[in-house]
Amino acid sequence: MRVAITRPVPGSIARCELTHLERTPIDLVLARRQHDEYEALLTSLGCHVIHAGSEPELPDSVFVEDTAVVLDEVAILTRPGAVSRRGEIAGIREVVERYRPVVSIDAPGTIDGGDVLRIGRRIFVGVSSRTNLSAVEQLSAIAAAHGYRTSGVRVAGCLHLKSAATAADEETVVINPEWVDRDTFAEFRVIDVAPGEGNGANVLRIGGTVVTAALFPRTRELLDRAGFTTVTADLSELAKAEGALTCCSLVFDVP
Ligand code: CIR
Repeated sequence: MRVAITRPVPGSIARCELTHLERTPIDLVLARRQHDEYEALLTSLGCHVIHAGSEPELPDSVFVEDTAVVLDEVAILTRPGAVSRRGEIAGIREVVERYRPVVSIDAPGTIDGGDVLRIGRRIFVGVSSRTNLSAVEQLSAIAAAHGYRTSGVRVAGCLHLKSAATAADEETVVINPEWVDRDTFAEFRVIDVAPGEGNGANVLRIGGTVVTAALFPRTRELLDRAGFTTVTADLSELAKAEGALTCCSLVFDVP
């Protein structure tokens, strides 16, 4: 079974953290409709969608990706870089511990799941405004015990590593080379985002399908031409909160 944990769009999202964007009004009704459609897409792709409890007073709580790193063997609860987001962890722990043994990143480590890109037994961790070296070391030690090799990666110009790079399959990464060094992924096939589609590198792989953002149609074309099966999702309202496709779910397999 493949599980996708999601959490509702909170009414407080207008107070979300913002780093690279100016604050603009978010249409809550549209944001919730798009999020419903995203969940329906995950279901259509074979995921069993599990709703974590609503957190109306935690403005960024819809972005569940940042709260945990779920490996096959263990779930690592994060310690988010933004203090306003630390309260998101408790409710996610309750859900994740049904499926995996749980460990935590401790102070002084800070890490957002959006900085953690796992491809097979390789893990890349963005060292960003949210994620520090202490957390990279902690995660690396936890993962090494299960046979994963972890590398810290400098990211600049974007919020998280997965704003700059995600995997389309086990051999291929989609990157924005302005935000992450291409050489980081020397062992993979690399597809650059289409010119002008800077945030298009955030794609969500579900089984053999790659979900791309409706906002970035030319990057989708590049993936189609490279032989991938793609579908799109429109999260344009959550993009105003600096959220993207991977941010809104924690997807993993349950034996
Ligand atoms: C934040 O700044 O934390 C949220 N407004 C956006 C988080 C997006 N999450 C992600 O990319 N994994």
